Amino acid sequence: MTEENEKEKLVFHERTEMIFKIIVIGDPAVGKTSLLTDFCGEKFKYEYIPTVGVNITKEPVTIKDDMGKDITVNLMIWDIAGQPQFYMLHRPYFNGADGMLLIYDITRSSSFSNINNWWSTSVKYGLSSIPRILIGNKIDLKDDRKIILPMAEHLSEKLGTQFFETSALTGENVKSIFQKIAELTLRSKLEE
Ligand code: G3D
Ligand code: MG
Repeated sequence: MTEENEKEKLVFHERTEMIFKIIVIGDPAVGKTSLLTDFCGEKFKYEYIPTVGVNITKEPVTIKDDMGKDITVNLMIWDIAGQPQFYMLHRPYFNGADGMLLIYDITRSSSFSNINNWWSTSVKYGLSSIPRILIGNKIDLKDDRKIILPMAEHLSEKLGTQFFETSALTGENVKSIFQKIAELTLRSKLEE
């Protein structure tokens, strides 16, 4: 690494306000809003942007860099309000996204197969190389599981995503997905 590059990195690390746009996509009722609510807790506050049909919330996440220093990353999380199929057509929702959470419900096969459609739409809007995580939600509903791990792992490999299973109900892995997307996004920015 050249000295110049090193300098750029440091400058980046020293920035106090780092904001990344994270979009949360997936079929209706997979638990997008519930995961956000669980993560943000009591101070959860949305701002509704009617022209785009989304709710936006900002949440700080602390990440340790390679030197063990804390970096605060603000996630500006975009959550589709109402009928996602309609908003899939809206460019402003996808424009400039830095990271993506692709969510399905492990008890509903259609929500899993539709991940391919959500992914295609993202690619259409030029997001094929941003950090992304595939998330199977509602793992507390053990008896109703339709999507087994190998299926999800196969898809995650195909789409080049990280993969997690979560429960917004019990809170299992919820922190991890937001922590991970913040980390991946920060890393990809540092590598740019
Ligand atoms: P969406 O934002 O993707 O449309 P929501 O989905 O967050 O509105 O959740 C849809 C329904 O699924 C809600 O139930 C919610 O409580 C439930 N849900 C979300 N996540 C989980 C989970 O991890 N486990 C279980 N068991 N249920 C979950 P209602 O009944 O309010 O419609
Ligand atoms: Mg919702």
